Amino acid sequence: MTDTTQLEQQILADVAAAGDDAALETVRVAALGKSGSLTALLKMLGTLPPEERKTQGPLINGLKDRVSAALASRRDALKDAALEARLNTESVDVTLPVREAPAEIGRVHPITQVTDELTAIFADMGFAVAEGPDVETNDYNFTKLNFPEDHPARDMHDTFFFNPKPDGTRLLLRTHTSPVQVRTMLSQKPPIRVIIPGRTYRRDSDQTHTPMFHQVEGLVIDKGSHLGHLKWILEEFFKAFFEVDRVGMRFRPSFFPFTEPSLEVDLQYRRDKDEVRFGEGDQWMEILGCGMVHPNVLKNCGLDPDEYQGFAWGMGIDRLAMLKYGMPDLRAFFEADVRWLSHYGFRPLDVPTLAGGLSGGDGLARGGKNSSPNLATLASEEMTMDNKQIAELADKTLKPFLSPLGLDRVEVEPGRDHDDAPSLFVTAYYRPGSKVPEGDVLLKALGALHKAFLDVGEERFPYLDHRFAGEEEFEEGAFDGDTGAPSR
Ligand code: 2NL
Repeated sequence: MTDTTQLEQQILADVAAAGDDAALETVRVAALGKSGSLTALLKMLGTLPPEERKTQGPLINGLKDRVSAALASRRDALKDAALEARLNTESVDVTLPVREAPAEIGRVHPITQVTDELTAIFADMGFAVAEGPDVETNDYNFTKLNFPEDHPARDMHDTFFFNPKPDGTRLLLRTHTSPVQVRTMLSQKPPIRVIIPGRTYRRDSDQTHTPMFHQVEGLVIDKGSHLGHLKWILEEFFKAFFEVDRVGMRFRPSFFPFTEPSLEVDLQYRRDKDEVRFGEGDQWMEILGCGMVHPNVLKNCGLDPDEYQGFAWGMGIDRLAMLKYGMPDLRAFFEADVRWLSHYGFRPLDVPTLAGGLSGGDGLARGGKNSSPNLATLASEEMTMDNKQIAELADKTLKPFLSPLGLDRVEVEPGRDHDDAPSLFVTAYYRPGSKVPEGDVLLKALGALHKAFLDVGEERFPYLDHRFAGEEEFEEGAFDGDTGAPSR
């Protein structure tokens, strides 16, 4: 009996003395583990004759319960103490700048932005927006639009077809938005004034073609509509869209199965380094196709060509976006890279309106307050501060955070990341005795830097982030042991 009392006292004393989780675990294992002292007693119990088991059983089991309870209560006490210690040492800096809300951080894709812009312009001229399915029939995509049976566009080579149905017909992914005009003519009475922005598909993939792309087409059907109306609509559209006072337009004869006559429109422009300036210069850029709706198309859609005339046009939204906002690579549009989007994207709450100047005043991704979006400039080209001023401000702001850690040599170099987005590269050189900055020191330093830039109106660095170099980047001998600088 005294044996078990002593054992109990010893275990309970060890539990009370355990200063952390690891020590407590050691005590637990010594008592209740596979070869623990209490486990041995419990095993021994099974070997006793029934008489003795009756008296020893409750004693030993009681001992086990008390030890288990003591372990649990010590575990809780240690947890409380650890939390208490953290609360006493950690603090919240309520002066840190507030992080942006999700609605502020999110970005609108340039294609959505441009679609909204052109919708606003045409809506102002009295156009409605029509939509239709991406999966279409041969009839609506080709036949009703006066494509001959053997037209090359109907080929497997150019069109995505679904497997044939039992009756031999095959659905397809629409190759243009024109089937929506067909649906509109079949279901509404003239006068018709609609635009149809939407996804379109062709079996094409290279630097300037993606298998899915975006088109906007327009259609006007009325008594007495003519090409003069079309010319005015397009001129007003391009002036509003590219935000310029005049545009030079050139109409060249062309061919489409669904229009007669058919025309292509070129816009006058000048290339100024990386910028495309419309309305000046002596170069011409092909921008859209258009024409008077072919009498066969009108007939196919239940309209009498002797009573109604119409005109239509079509152009690529992706290319409009590239031209207006200076985005050189079409493929990046569909790669879903959030870094690309944060560079070129648009604030979700800035809805384009004609009154608001369409592309908005604050030009977050496009060059600050004074930029003209039609100049296809990148944000990085619009400078509030030069590189030297940026480096000086960053150095002055970061020093108070990093010097106390012994990181007194800080280099700040404005540059571009691999996506060509404006970036700040900060290098803090380690010396013997300098400390690694903890996360909250870095956060405070970056918060201060963010605020410092905003205070002087420098908006090129909306996202400041830090990362620790991965271990693989610290190869043996790659850094000078004295200064921490990369050794050459
Ligand atoms: C281009 C040319 C065009 C149309 C689209 C159209 C639609 C109907 C009837 C007649 Cl229902 N025309 N649309 C007309 C001419 C040109 O697009 O190069 N698009 C990228």
